[in-house]
Amino acid sequence: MARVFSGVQPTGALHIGNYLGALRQFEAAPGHLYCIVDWHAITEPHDPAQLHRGTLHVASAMIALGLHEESVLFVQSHVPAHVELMWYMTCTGTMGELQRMTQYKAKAKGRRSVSVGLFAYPLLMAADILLYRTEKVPVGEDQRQHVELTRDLAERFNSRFGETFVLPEAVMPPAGARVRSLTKPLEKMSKSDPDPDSKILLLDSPDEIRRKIKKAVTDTGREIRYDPQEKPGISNLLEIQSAFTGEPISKLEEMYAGKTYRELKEQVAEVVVEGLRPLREKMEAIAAHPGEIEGILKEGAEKAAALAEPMLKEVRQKLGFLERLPS
Ligand code: AQP
Repeated sequence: MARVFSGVQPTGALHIGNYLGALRQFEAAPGHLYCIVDWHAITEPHDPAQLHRGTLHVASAMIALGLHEESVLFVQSHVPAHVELMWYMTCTGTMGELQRMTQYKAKAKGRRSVSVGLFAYPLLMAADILLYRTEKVPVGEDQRQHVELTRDLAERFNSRFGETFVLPEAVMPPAGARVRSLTKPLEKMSKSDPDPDSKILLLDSPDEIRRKIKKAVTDTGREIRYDPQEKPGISNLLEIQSAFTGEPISKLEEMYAGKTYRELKEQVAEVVVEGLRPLREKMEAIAAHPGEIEGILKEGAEKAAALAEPMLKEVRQKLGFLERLPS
């Protein structure tokens, strides 16, 4: 079975974009690894209390999805091997490659200064993936470019030092790979968007979900059709419904022929409320037992560290470092 690795940053409350683009694709199978990438969460100024809460929150979602039962579920900062391999990637990648990263350009735009961490973070992501000989990386569309960079770095390293890394591939869902903001439908839905109405959170109550979808920005005209350029708001709602129900968008367009935007919003809201209900209930129950969450994460970190060590040993050897003395 192909090795799968994916990570989620504990940068805030999870939303349906994180769920549809990534979490829902995570398969609980032996040998797969799912990581709460907390080192990535400090590239921007952060609140320590929020990081702590956010880590337990992301873990509660992964546990609610049953990922800990078969797969390895762990916190990145519990496995120091990630930063060691990142240094080797830092010496493999180039400034030009990092400057071309769309996410960096978007986050740095118009700012006087950004952290070196924000600039270099794709190298840490490459290390996360390559450390475990990962073949498939389930992610949303915004992370595709970072996985492509990871492949380039792996190929470069392999050609300089001999076959070492597996070349990973990004895997994206047919619908929901880029869920857009409800209030700015040309942008993606984002944890860090300060506008609470822009996103539907996994822990939102049914009434909150209905209210946010009712308020969602729509487009001029009355026709309900999928056209992300001309009708980004309506297209986003159709895509959300399709991702939750599995109905192709063309079928939804037929179903909504002659119907109003209000009817579309009411339907989408019910689909999202029911689609999230079991997950929300499980997450709430799990969150009440932080000690158990920490126990699961500790066990996961031990397994991940054991998988990472032989890879690091091989990399050090290929790079010419002296073998470490046993401690
Ligand atoms: N809007 C989205 N639609 C589909 N997938 C999405 N993902 C994020 N936003 C959307 C996917 O969710 C996974 C976890 O994301 P992340 O925590 O690593 O950070 P991100 O990609 O930067 O997501 P956010 O929500 O926008 O966080 P902030 O605001 O902190 O930057 C990834 O697989 C991502 O593709």
